[in-house]
Amino acid sequence: MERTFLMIKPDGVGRNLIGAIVSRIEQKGLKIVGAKLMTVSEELAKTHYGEHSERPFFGELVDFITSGPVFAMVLEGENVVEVGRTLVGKTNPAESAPGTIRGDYGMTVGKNIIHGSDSVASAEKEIALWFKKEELIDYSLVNSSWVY
Ligand code: 3AN
Repeated sequence: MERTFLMIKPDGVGRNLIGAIVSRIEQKGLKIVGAKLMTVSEELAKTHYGEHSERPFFGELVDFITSGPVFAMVLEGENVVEVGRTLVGKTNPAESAPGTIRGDYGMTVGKNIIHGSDSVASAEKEIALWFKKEELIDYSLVNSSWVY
């Protein structure tokens, strides 16, 4: 089954949105196989956002993601990378549709509430970067036969 990485950023955690966001994930039918509240080191932030290292906002991005705790999650489900991106919404919350997490809770691209892996390849890389194997749990959801 496909897996993806989602992370509620310091603005989402600081605004008490963990419960609201996790609730959407659960209601959609996605399975949480790993989750933790954690602080982010500068090294982890720079590795995670490595592809943006030449962008003018890179320093701001690293400062922001290390400024407070984040809530990191690994989700499992059919086509979950795409489903996760749909739940998250577009990069700029101003252009994100209502009903998406960024569309409902965010105002600016610099503080856009949540990260979601953008491809199966990035998901694999990000899961390995953020979680140890033993932090991911294999179990069955009681109602999974009603989801698929
Ligand atoms: P996404 O998170 O939607 O995949 P990316 O990968 O293009 O978007 O950008 C990574 C993060 O960089 C975004 N989530 C956002 O926090 C930040 N970012 C992107 N573009 C800008 C920008 N023009 N100014 C400030 N921050 C930006």
